[in-house]
Amino acid sequence: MTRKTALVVVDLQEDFLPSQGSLAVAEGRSIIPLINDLLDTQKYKWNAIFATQDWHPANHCSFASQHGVEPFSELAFEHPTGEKDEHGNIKTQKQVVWPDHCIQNSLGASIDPLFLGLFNQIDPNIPRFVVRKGYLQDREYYSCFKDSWKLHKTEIEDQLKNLSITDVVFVGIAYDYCVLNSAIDCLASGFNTYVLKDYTKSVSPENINKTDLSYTEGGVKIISVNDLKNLL
Ligand code: VGL
Ligand code: ZN
Repeated sequence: MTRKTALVVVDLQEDFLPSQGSLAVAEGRSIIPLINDLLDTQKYKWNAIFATQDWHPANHCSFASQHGVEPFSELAFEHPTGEKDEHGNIKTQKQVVWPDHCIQNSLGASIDPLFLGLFNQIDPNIPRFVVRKGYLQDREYYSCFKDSWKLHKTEIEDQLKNLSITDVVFVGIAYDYCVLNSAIDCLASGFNTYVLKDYTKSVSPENINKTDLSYTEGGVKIISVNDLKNLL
């Protein structure tokens, strides 16, 4: 089978970037020039390029402000359609709640303009898509494939399959949340899945070894830019 490789750039949005972002990830801006270089399609022969965008309604359930608690607390969330466990209790999931971020059509939700400008100028023969996630109010949505309950799918899986993509490389923010969950769902959807670790940043860099294990235990390969020559 011929290999076809896609690049997925996760959540390069103002609210995740220092110093103004409401959920700024330390050193988040330092990876933007590196990622911009990956958009040079003479140098890197991608078969498709995706950019994801966290896209929340103003009253999204992942916002601490909706629950009267401090950001970064952990709350138990009920299953969105009230599905019950074997004891008849509504299923719950523990989730961190965040400062308000990436509210639809706000400046904070916008993708870094330099990256977006280059993305929009990619050779039109190379398919490119923006994939939004997090727009359903009642559920968290770290992965760009589906919500955390795995009830609602975005369009990315079909787009990858329609293009006969076999391999997917992830970069972006945050290594320990949206990049991780996207990569794990990507692998579960049947794609060879890689993360270019030096092209990511973490919300909690102090837990990096644990995060690495969450990738590799599932079968996602952590790679460096030199490994791309084997994939492209
Ligand atoms: C993200 C927390 C909340 C991410 C999105 O992009 O990793 N993290 N929403
Ligand atoms: Zn979010």
